[in-house]
Amino acid sequence: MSLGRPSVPRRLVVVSNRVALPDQTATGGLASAMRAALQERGGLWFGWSGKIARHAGTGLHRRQDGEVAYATIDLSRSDHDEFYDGFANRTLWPLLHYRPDLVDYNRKHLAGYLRVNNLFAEQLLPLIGPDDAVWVNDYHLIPLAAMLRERGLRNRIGFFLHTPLPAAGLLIALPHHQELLETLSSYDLVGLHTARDRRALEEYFLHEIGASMRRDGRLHTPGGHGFRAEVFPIGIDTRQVAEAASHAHEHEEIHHLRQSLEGRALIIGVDRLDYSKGLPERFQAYARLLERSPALHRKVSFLQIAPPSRGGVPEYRQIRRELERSAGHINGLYAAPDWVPIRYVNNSFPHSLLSGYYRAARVGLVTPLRDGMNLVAKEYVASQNPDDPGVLVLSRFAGAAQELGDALLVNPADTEEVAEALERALTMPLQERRMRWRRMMDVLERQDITAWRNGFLTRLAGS
Ligand code: GDG
Repeated sequence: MSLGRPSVPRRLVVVSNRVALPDQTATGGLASAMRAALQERGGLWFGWSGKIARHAGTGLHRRQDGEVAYATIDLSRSDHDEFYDGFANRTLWPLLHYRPDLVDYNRKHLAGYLRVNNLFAEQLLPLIGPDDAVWVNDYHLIPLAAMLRERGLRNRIGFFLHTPLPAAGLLIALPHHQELLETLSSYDLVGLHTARDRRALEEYFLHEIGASMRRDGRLHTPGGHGFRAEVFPIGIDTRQVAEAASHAHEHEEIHHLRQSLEGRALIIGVDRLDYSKGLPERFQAYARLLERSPALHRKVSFLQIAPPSRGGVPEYRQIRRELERSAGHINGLYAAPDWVPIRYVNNSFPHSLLSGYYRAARVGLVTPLRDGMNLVAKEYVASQNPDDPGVLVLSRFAGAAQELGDALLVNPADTEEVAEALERALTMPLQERRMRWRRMMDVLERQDITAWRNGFLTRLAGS
């Protein structure tokens, strides 16, 4: 099957739904990661332009920035609504984040999803050179390799899933799940964040597709496709984040934040406004902390940065309203003329400022109900002052918990447990903080974004 295939790819072609153009702030994990992955090595980044046009796919927008070329296409309104807001974000996203109660399945949306994947395949095919390695990202584009193969593409194609993958018992709730998920076998390599996700994929293929596992670790489907599923925990540009954080005091905004704290300990949360991030539960846990520890009143301040995302999806508008109410309620209960317990901010900030905010915080509070990895947890750790580091309180259900066992690990649904962890973090002795931080930082230095990218691409070249 691999006869005639080159083993060293000439150029990297990254495909993802959204493309972060050189002058745009990347506020999503995938965009931050892929930008870093391409910058060092160069290549082509292909995806949706973020624009709605009257006719989909009529024009290809091209741009060059150093070694990185960008090619994007527009989508029509109905393509966008059915593919992006519809099947990707109202069907697949909740399913992959263990929320079958929020799954909205609609055949029209599935048809739109397949239509846009076909459009991607059609537009991308002529841009791929004979030796290029193609790296497709995330749940928006699961069937893309199958569609490229149908058009005759024989290059190596890898896929990385940035979300968790739930067990087969949940996946089978999706109508027509086999038709969709079996297309993963058209890739040469499927990458996942954790061993749990990989086990879920293997079990699904073994039991639902009737695949077999070969001695060399490849899965073979009854349809004759063979592929590998492997674990590649995504990382951050650890050195760069640490460097940016150490210079952050030069920014006026960081100075103002520190000043406004008046010596209070800062707890920080930074998340896209998304129901998977466990924000209502987090607010309740903070309220519980204030309830059980009056001594902390006026001594602590919680800054939650939550830029809105996916505003076209009703569940996202609803959680936004819910959080506004909850923040107002908690401040109403506890605020004093000179103390606001929760600062809830719906803006996004550039990375250079974020790392300064992280460094100013004694506690990083990262409590998603489910998360593929969670880069904010890693950025928080990398931003700390080595002499006086803060403490990470981290959900067990973030992929990052597999690597960052020296965080205070919590079940985000247990508000009492989170409140206790917050109290422990706020009072943790310096020596323990340093020890935990050092061990986490060792992991982040080893498993950084470069290791992730090289690990995936080396495996793809050899698969
Ligand atoms: C998905 C998966 C997985 C920049 N400015 C802001 C902001 N950023 C950056 C953060 C961080 C990224 O956005 C958010 O990444 P996360 O990993 O925390 O979360 P998702 O966006 O859900 O990412 C996730 C990731 O893909 C990579 O595979 O780890 O599990 O869900 O780099 O610095 N973020 C926010 N506000 C800003 O102003 N929230």
